[in-house]
Amino acid sequence: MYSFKDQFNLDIQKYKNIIITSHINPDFDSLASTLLLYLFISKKFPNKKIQIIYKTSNNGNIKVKFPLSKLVNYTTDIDNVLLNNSDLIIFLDSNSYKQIGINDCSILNDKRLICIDHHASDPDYFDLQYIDINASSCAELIFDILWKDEDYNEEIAIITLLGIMGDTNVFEFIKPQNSKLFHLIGDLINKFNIDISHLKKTYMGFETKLIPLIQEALNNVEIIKLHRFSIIISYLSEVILENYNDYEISEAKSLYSTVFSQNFYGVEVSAFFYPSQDFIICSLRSKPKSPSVLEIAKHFGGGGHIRAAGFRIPRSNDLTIKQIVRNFRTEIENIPIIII
Ligand SMILES: [Mn+2]
Repeated sequence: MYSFKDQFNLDIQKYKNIIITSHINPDFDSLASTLLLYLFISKKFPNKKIQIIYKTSNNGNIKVKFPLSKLVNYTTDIDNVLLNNSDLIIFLDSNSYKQIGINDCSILNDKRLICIDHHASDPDYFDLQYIDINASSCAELIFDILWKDEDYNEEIAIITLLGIMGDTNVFEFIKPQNSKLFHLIGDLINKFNIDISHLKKTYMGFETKLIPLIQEALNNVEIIKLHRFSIIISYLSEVILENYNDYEISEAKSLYSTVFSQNFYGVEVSAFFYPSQDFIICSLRSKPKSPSVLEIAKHFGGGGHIRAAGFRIPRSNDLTIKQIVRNFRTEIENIPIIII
């Protein structure tokens, strides 16, 4: 039996044109994962043609403060890029074709497909996959599988830490069964004398431009009862699309959910609705020993994790966010709630 790493290395040897991709609107874990893998393959297999490609709904590159961002490419037509430029496609931090932004799945015929992920939702088909739902982040997985036993430098350590920080809200959400992660974090910061607060302040701040979005989100807050739990619901309306791009809006969502909605006593679940160019997205969070938001997301055709999940609806002129929020409030009453 081959281990995942052996089979992975065989695949990389066999195929020449490799595309690494991940979900649209990349977060820190997604960027860390694609970069860690890119750097690994370029170091070990120098004569491969590798690209990191993300789908974006607008043309401009996303201005994210992240190391080596110049290695990350964005396209509005990912179907075409994948079809014509790859024989091996590696999906990271996502296990569904849809989340990558692929419209026509037939473009994947005859391609070799690999997935490395930590999401709990049912995966699409892959020829080779490594999915560990207990991992904090995809960056942790890639470091563990590929980099741990290699001679890695400070840049690799920083990118890994940023990926883990992104998905754990700076080491807050680490499961007891994954407490070994603290050893990895300790090893990385010790080896290169890395200052976590410096990383946080350099890379994880927010633009003041987002303040009006937070004001609107707070204005729209409503707390309702769901069985014996309280759920905080808010949204940003479609009007903001005139002045903000998808990346800025998803940043505002992160700021709202990490600083506000998650931090009130007696509020267990948070649902936040916001628009993107193509979709209306609902981001769901919940506290331990309260309803699994994965079940709620699944009910609406989405996925994710028990404590952090989401779903999205294509944008149309017939249905506003306000109406979707109203429908959600009615519909959520009818979903069997799983407390975990
Ligand atoms: Mn992730």
